[in-house]
Amino acid sequence: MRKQDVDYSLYLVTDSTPAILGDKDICQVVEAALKGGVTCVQFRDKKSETGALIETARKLHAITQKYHVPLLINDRVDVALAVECEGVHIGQDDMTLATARKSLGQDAIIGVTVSTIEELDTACRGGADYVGIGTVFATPTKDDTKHIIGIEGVQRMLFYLSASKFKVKSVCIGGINATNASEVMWQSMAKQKSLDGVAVVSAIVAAADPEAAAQDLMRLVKTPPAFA
Ligand code: TZP
Ligand code: MG
Repeated sequence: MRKQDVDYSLYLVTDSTPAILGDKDICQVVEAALKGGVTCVQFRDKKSETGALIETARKLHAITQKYHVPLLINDRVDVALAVECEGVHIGQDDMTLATARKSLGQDAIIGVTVSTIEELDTACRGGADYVGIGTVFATPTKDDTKHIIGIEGVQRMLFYLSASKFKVKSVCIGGINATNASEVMWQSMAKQKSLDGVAVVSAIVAAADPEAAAQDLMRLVKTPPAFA
């Protein structure tokens, strides 16, 4: 899979905390979500030890490969290297993009979380493959009230990208679900460059039927509201 060809339309970020995952199995949730149409998967687990992370990441990678979908690891370049998956996603408090790129090489996918134009500019100049714009809406999944940017914030970022020379892909994250996915995609498209997709955690991981939830979200992401 060439990284330029990656489809970011429906980007699943995992969460293994019982409040979100319930008693489901993370590998089964990811496989169901892939059957439902998820196009990119990020393994995000802030709690497990390195050995357990590598074990789960290996299982997830075997699954994502069957669907020709990239697996990215949140924060942990060492885990991505150990399982030879497609890349990582880093936040503003993690290692720098330059360090991650040096370890993983040019073919790896590296995504960066951005919530300000300055962070976006730095990520673009530093050679990020995509940016995760957020937090769009307040969400119980991540206690991040400092960085709630709303749809207007997303639009500002997309406007900046439109006016720039950068070919960086963009997804947005935070509180996105079936009630707002289409609106988020459409509102953002009103200002020149469109988002490449939406990233969700609980809308799929907490769903009773993750396959149906992914299918529904994919339909919404691909179909702007009639008034668009
Ligand atoms: N980064 C910004 S918000 C967020 C992350 C990882 C969590 C999004 O979770 P949800 O359940 O899709 O609102
Ligand atoms: Mg991080």
